[in-house]
Amino acid sequence: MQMTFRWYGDDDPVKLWQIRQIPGVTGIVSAVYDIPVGEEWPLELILELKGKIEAAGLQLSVIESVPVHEHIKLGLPGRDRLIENYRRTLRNLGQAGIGIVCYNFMPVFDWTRSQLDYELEDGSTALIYEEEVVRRMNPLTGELQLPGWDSSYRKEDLQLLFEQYAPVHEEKLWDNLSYFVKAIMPAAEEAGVRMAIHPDDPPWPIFGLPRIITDEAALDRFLRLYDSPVNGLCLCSGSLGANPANDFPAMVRRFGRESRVNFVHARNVKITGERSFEESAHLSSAGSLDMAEIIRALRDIDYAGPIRPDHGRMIWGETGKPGYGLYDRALGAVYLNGMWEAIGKERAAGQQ
Ligand code: CS2
Ligand code: MN
Repeated sequence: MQMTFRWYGDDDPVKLWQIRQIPGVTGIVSAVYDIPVGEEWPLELILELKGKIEAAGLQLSVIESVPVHEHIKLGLPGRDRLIENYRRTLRNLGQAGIGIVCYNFMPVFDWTRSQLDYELEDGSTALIYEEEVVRRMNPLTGELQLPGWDSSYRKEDLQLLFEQYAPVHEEKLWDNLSYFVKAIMPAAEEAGVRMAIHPDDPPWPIFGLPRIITDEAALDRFLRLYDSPVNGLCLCSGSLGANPANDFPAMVRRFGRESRVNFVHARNVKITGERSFEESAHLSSAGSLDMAEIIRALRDIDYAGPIRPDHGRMIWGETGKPGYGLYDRALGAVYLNGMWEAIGKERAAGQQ
């Protein structure tokens, strides 16, 4: 297991030298941020990003994300050109020696929350999701504060997107995903790049838009679209764990044994009601997930790939990108590594 940390490039208030000082963190998860969605990432920009990270004593382990253009998700006629660009980007990433690419297939909205600065009992702030509040939000009229969302959309663009998605129900979205996956995976294979689809967050439909990567059955269906280790998963405990019916450690073991877990996001969530949750601290006692059991499952599959602490709270007065401050994620990284070490040593001792 390689501990990694997400870094949003030069504009990130969290700096590479700070990440370098977190014990046990050796890898960076990042992206080329200034290329419009759907265009090819030039090799020079990828190499520049990689060089910067390596100069700081770290490794560029994962690209998260190469975003998928909405026209591909919608299955519009122009998708082939966009898919060709995606293939080229994968080739360039492979050429730069980058082995893992994370992406998602959520219509319009990436990860979605109802509040970004909810004050927890200890005075820290966290991202929360309350279904009731989200149900009352209207993305076409309201002022949305969605961190994972492309804020460059104008109201008119959004209106059009909603109209375009009207006929795209779940099965249609599966068709469009299948088309995309079958088209890009041969290029990923050639480039030596393993793909890791991120589950939908939260794992249920929002604003009337379909979401399909939501549970174990869906992940299994997804993997069968193209049966090769390049077509793999980013298992995210916080996303899948928001639905208490999802058994995350079981997914790690099942898909890990099939060598289809290419990347892991680890964070805890505290379920606060029907389709409602808070992003708690990483510790098991802070939320609803058994984080030790997750690490045990990763040990069971001898997980050798990258993992990152996912979102963190804002603590110690830090301000910055919601979910992506330095301190709480650093605590998460050390906690996860601590359990990895303890479980590994315990098992090694048991085998003697
Ligand atoms: C990320 C998302 O911050 C996050 O929760 O996991 O922005 C996104 O879904 C992933 O980057 C995968 O594309
Ligand atoms: Mn995640």
